[in-house]
Amino acid sequence: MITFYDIKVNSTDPAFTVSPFCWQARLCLNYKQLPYHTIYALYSNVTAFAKKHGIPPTGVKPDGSPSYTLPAIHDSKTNATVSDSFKIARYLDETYPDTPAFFPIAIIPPTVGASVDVNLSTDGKLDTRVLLAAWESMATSTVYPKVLKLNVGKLLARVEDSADSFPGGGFVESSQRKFEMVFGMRWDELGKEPKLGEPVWKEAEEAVGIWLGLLEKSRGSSFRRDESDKDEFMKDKESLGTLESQRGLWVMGGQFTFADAVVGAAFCWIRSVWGQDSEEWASVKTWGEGRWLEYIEGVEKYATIL
Ligand SMILES: N[C@@H](CCC(=O)N[C@@H](CS)C(=O)NCC(=O)O)C(=O)O
Repeated sequence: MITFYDIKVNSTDPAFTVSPFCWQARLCLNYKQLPYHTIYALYSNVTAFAKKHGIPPTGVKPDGSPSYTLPAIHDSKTNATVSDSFKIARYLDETYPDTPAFFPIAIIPPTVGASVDVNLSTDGKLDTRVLLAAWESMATSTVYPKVLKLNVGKLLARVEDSADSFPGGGFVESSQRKFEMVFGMRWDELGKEPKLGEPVWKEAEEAVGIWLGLLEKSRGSSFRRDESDKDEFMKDKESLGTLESQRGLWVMGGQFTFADAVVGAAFCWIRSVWGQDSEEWASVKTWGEGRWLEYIEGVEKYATIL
């Protein structure tokens, strides 16, 4: 049985699990349909929690000491404890080879290789790990910060709301300095919940829209992103059919890969923070003129919190 270590900042709402990296790992576990159970650490207590559970550090702090983050998993089958969402996904591929791979390796026979003019390694393998690592790196540097900026006010409002039901959580104490440094804003400004229509919503939609643009590169070439082409876009959309029938639902076509854990996690993060039944989440589902909807619904199938 796998134990999944996630972070919690509010003990009363089981859906309020707000680390995008933990969401990546959860989507991976759910997609592979591996049995697991979840243990939550408090955000304020990740380091002590990691040490207690033998979770390896994921980096080094500026002062040279190890830094501990979640998600992590422990697998009783191998007795391995793995931290970092990318490494977790790799571990799951390697340990459970009969489940769908997050880092597909295409083996191309030399004859096919010759005809499509790809420069194959000697064993004929096309390895996707480096490109998927680049995909994650782009997400963490470009897209996630905009989603964090959107989420942070609501997150803080909900954490503060729940202070009574969450004694000793220490979220505010532990994160105030860190958050103020990251955003260059004072805590009281950070905690303002953005209303729909405020610029952070558009900025997050545009950041996530970078992925949509990439996804649509392998769709019919007539898909347009320009507002003025809306009518034509709708016509094209109808004639081309669903995303699923066009190219497969996922970033790499028919198979959910680590790229989809990264994209899906951004949506699950917003949904957890704002609430499944909120008008804000309903509005996110209309992002990209509705072109995200099918994808989001696909991701939601793997977003169950166990
Ligand atoms: N590269 C790591 C990043 C994980 C990460 O940054 N996790 C944050 C939560 S979103 C964390 O555990 N922070 C603990 C802390 O700052 O004390 C991964 O992909 O798992």
